[in-house]
Amino acid sequence: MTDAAVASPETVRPVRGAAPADAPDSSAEAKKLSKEILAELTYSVGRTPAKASNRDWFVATALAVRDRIVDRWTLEHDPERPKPAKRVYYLSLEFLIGRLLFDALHNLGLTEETREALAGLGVDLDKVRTAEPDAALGNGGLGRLAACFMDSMASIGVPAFGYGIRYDHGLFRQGMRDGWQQEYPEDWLSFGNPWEFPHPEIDYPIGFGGYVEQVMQGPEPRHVWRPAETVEAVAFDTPVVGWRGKHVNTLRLWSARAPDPISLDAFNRGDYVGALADRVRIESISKVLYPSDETPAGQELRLRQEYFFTSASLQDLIHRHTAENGDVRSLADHVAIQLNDTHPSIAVPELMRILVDIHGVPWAEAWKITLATFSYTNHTLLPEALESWPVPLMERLLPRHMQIIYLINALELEAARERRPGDDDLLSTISLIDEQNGRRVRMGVLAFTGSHKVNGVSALHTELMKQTVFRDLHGLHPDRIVNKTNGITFRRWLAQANPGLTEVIKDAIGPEFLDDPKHLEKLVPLAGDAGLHEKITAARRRNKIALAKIIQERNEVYVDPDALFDVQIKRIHEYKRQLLNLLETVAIYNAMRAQPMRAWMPRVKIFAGKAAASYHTAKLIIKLANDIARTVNSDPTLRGLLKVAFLPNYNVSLAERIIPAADLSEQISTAGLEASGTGNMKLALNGALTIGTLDGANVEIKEHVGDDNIFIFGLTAQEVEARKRRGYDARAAVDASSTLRQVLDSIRGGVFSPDDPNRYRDFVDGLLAHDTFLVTADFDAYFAAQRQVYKKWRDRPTWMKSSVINTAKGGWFSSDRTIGEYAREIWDVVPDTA
Ligand code: 26W
Repeated sequence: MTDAAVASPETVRPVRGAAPADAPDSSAEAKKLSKEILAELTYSVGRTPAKASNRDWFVATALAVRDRIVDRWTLEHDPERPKPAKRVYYLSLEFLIGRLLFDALHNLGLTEETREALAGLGVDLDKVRTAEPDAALGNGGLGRLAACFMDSMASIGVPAFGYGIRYDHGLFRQGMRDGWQQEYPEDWLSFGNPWEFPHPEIDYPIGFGGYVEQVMQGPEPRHVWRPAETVEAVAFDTPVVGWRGKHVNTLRLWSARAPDPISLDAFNRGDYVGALADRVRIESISKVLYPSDETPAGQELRLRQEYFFTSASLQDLIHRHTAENGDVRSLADHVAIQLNDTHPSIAVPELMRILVDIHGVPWAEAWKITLATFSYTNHTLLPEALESWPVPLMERLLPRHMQIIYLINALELEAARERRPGDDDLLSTISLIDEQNGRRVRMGVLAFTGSHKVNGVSALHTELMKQTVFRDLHGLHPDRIVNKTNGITFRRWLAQANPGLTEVIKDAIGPEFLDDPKHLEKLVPLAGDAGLHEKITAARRRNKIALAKIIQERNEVYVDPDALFDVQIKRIHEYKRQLLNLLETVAIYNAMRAQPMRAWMPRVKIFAGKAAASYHTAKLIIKLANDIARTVNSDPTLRGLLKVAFLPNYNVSLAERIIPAADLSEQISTAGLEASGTGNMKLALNGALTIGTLDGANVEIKEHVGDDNIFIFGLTAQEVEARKRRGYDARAAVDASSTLRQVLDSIRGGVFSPDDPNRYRDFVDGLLAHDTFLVTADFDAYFAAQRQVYKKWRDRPTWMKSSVINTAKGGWFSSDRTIGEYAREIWDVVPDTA
């Protein structure tokens, strides 16, 4: 650990103190910061200003800002201070954080002071900002939600720890080679991480394998697990500062360390590679994030990751609990554990093992404690995304946990049998063991069974949970499933990402919305105001020019900032239907080529997103987007009125540049399949209009903004269900739509792939044979909805009015609201709003 606070002499660095959010004398604050940044640069980074790179300035600035956070942090964790009555522990295999500098500056109210301080040193804060690598410890929505929740918990005063894995390598970097996605390793830690505090002294042993012994102690046998192998989990802490610097929580990420750095036996034999082999194998646990969302990896290493961070987190929180409260039996009074999807659901048998085997708590009491402590969030209904592990693998890796799972299962099935005698179908669906597919442990059932509350992430998703995957469990436990519609932190996604719009809003309605985004509703009466429209349009135009510059640099494509920016940014997945958007792009293209001189409305189709490395269809869709882009962008008959850009390497930082520049937000998943979506909320908050299906949180966005301010199209979840049940015939749909037929013919025939005319033949044939995601069924409705978009865009005052309403109603989608609901209705903790 390089703690500058210890290393640098007091003469160059005045005594530190947490800056109040509204520092009265901002120029004095800037001077103080300037001194501190310079001291960090000199004594912690070891550079002179003349030689310092933007990266060096970033580290120096981060360290100076960090000191102020740490002052708060230590104050809050002062042993002399009363302990919070109850803490929340958010267990997540993913935290998709992005950059932290502006988060910290914004929440401490120091952005302008830091800009001034750096400017005085001849340095541009915006350049320093981009020198920070993204912390990409997540795949997509689920990981980003965890990051937004961390910000909100600190902001509304919920005492919390986030627990996860400190991956050496986050989500792969996406490059493009000839339009095909290439994966490159990501290396966010290569220049160090100024936000984290390594704690090599905080470590816990994590066992794997071995056997279970029964030891007689009194009348009852006691089970002792003797693992064959032990890994150490070492803590790395990152402080998470909330709004106005009032609260600082902790993100504690675990890194794997081998108990023995080297095998001396092997080394002495001259086997130098073998001497390190064990260490490499053991430490591989925290090496890399599994880059697949929606399809379980299924490998042993993934299960090891899950147990590794879950066990370390439980040991750590139980240690804290017993140190503060003495008795482990009062755990549920002081601890709420949220399981972010099933990835940490091995926590259920792990807590039972700790309570029963280690602390000697009787089974029934231990089960009560477990149920009262855990709650579980489900993020997807896609059957292929529901985790399950082969019983033989679990038995080999976690033999005691498997015994406990069997016992939980036996007791649950017995209880169900008593309540529904003779209902064998029920027993097979609620069983923790799936007997159909070669005996597997169903992690969703495990998480459900061990939690007092189970939540979905939007109203529709929660309803569908009750009707589909958890139908029988819901029947037995009708009060367990609750809804908690997702949210986003508007501090990052409005105030930091879009300072231009934020200033306009401040001028219009005052700054109160920065504390409570419900105040954004004050914009409603101003929604038709021409003066406001003008200001917002000017702010958005600046954002669009900035994005156009990025597109020019990365894709070598010029786009007109006055064109409609039509944006689809998210993981590439068939159910998200980037294909539907591409088909419409080709339809416009065909129409423009047929009538080149018509007054076509300028439009830019912007795509970004990563595909799982093994997901061939998703990668082919990226290639198709790039093929269409190349063809369209270089066709002179279009006069530049249609442009297509697939921006490579989508990540949090790129999202922060695209979202404030978007006019239209594409949320076009097959209804019933997108659990919530959160990008939809970010885009709407920034004033983009949504074109979308009635899926996930789109439904609630529609309810808030009203039917006139959103473009809804396509089959509903119910209709999708009915179509599938009847057996859907894509060929019939294509026969009925001449536009669609032409589009598919041109793709199939090689119009966009002259270098390889057959590239999309099987793909199109496959779509016609099995259109699993009903792309062809929704095409005509989508095409018609896009024509409504054109119509409205031409009537700019009406468009802008809708845009303002979208921002005004965005407050409800704040993750502060979501976290408030979790606190009251699931965790039973009272936020400290003081
Ligand atoms: C085990 C492999 C795996 C990995 C990740 C399966 C499933 C996942 C996640 C559940 C995928 C995910 O990120 N889901 C998204 O969660 C968001 C936050 O709730 C929602 O907004 C998205 O709709 C949902 O797709």
